[in-house]
Amino acid sequence: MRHSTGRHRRTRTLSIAAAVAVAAGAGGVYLGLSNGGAQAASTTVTVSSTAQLESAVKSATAGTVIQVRAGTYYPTATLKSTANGTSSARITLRAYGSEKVKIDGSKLPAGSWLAGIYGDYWTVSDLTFQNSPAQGFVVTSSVGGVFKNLVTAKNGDSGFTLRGDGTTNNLVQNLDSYGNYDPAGHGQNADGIAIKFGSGTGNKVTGARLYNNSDDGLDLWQFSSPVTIEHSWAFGNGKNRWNDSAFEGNGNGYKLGGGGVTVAHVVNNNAAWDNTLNGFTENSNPGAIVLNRNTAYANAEAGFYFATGKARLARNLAVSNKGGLSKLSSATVSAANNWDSGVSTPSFKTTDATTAYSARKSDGSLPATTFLTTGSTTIGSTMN
Ligand SMILES: [Ca+2]
Ligand SMILES: [Ca+2]
Repeated sequence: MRHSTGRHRRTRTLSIAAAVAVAAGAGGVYLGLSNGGAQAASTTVTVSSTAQLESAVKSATAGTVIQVRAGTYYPTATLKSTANGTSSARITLRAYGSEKVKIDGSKLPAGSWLAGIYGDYWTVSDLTFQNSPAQGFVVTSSVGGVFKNLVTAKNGDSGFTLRGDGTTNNLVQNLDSYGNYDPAGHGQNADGIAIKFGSGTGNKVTGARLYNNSDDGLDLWQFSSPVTIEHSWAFGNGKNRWNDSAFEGNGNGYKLGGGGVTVAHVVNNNAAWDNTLNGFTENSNPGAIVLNRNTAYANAEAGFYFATGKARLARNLAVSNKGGLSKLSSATVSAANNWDSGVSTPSFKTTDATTAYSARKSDGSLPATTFLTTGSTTIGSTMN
């Protein structure tokens, strides 16, 4: 019924801009127009209560746009969908305009994820997912997802997760993921972002801040296809911030493998500081991991730990890491990094990290900072 109404309206108003939409009441259903007459009409749903949000996610289909009004929402069951969008009729879940929306898991049953997406071609943007009893936001075997300007904070396991075979061409852009901690595991599992236990090419993380999590900033454990990680910061992970007397968090900035897979991830222009283990580590992945222009500063173990594999490291910068600048195997390729002979170490403009915690720019990109910048055009992260 809804669908046929949308079709009918489209045929009557083909020449009218896509912005035209007909309101069906406050918090109700809007029947809008998609670009181009050949496509199915999109359905825009604006929600302002938890019940409306739960219903809208449950009934989303290709072309559905769910806009969430300002406020804090408390789902009583995991927000879950197996629906697929398409590349031309995506399924979108986002804040309404520039309104501030928090989706809070504190009323979920123990062990529940806050959100679980199993379909393809979703766009989820400008939302906070917090206080889940387990994982915050989990994407399973999805194709073509865009997850932009999200916050995943203070969840009971990893903040943001991509997992499963068939995880292909997903973009995670401008994620803030912090304060995640799994009390059941004494902190040993909760990463800022986990891309684990799966496969599929074309996945990219960019513009992330991954910090103050109980386990690692980013973890690629047993993900057997290359992932691209760029322009991201991981800091303050692995500290016992929860007074857990049996704390088991790890605390690598970037854990780039493990679990017996050999995979050449691509890790460019990132920074790691103040983590309790290594800034960047292969974590037993023997693959030819590529690392260019990353910076590791003041981590408790090595800046770059690639002691068993075939990583290729170039133009990286390591300073003041307590376990050494780098630990490399004889099979690594290391050139033009500041630990290589004849390469000088440029000075940081500042080691005051305050601005790294600042609000993001209006488009969601990282805040401007001179922290850990050097002005060098050849070595280290550009911190943007
Ligand atoms: Ca761990
Ligand atoms: Ca981990």
